[in-house]
Amino acid sequence: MVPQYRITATQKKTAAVMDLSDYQIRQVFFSRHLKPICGDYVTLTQDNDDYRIAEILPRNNVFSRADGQGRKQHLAANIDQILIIMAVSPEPTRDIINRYLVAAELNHIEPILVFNKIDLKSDFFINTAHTYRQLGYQVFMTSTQQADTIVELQKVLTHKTTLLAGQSGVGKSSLSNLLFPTLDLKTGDLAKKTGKGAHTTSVTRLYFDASQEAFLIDSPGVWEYGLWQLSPIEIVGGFREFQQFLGACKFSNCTHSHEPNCAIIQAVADGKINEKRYQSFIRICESMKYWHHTDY
Ligand SMILES: Nc1nc2c(ncn2[C@@H]2O[C@H](COP(=O)(O)OP(=O)(O)O)[C@@H](O)[C@H]2O)c(=O)[nH]1
Ligand SMILES: [Mg+2]
Ligand SMILES: [Zn+2]
Repeated sequence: MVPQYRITATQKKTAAVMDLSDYQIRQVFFSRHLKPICGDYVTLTQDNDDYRIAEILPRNNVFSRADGQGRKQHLAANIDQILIIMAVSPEPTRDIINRYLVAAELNHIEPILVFNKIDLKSDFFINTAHTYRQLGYQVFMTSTQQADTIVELQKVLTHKTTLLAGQSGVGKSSLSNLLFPTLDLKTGDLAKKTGKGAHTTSVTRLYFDASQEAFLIDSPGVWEYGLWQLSPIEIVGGFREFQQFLGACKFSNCTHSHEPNCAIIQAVADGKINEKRYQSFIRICESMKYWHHTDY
């Protein structure tokens, strides 16, 4: 059965649902035990004049992030790929690319790296792009000022559901408006414009572009807290090129930080793992101590 309804946004007791046969949006109710999230496919029942969610169809995957306490929080479902957007300005903070990649890999969602605002400094991301292409990631260099830079990126969005991720101000909304001219995402600092602060930036919303049959999920607060609480054993699973060496460490519970006969540390020494990626892995493991309830 082809699903007919898809959640575009949720509120406390109601959700906005798109009818995929005519792309009309309607507000529907849901009972508390259901926890629908953006991107869910659902069935509806009608009671009196109201529509209500009857069932959430099984999810292919779920993208999660941390809440303020480091707990895993579901954000959006049934995502094919995640566009990880970085910019020349505001420049990426240390480890943020790897943190996003860990989140994507652990959620089993294909990450695509987009380095934006290259009009400001054309060579800014050249080395970084090279590093990540070598690891097998798709990398795009874009500028909203140079229309030709988004042509290839546009092609990978067709017929897919894509989650936009990236710090505030990197150009998520501006890029989306260019990629999907029928959409109208607000650009600039929304929080500043409305004066409503953090609340306005936490709305996850699904958009649809009929001409490209592409779904886009914009979640401005996606990186507010970053990765949820993870152990080194989980984090290492987010580093693609480490996988082939796992299992060869002396200790089965190796954290790959200090242990003797660690296959990861050896691979770094042999030049088989990029030293910078390894250092980043170590810092990400260390950063988990900021969540107070470390229990691994
Ligand atoms: N120079 C330049 N500015 C850009 C580019 N993309 C976005 N901007 C600007 O960066 C600011 C933030 O963009 P916005 O799309 O709102 O970022 P978001 O917070 O990630 O959605 C806006 O002033 C945009 O005009 C780009 O490729 N080059
Ligand atoms: Mg935006
Ligand atoms: Zn090890």
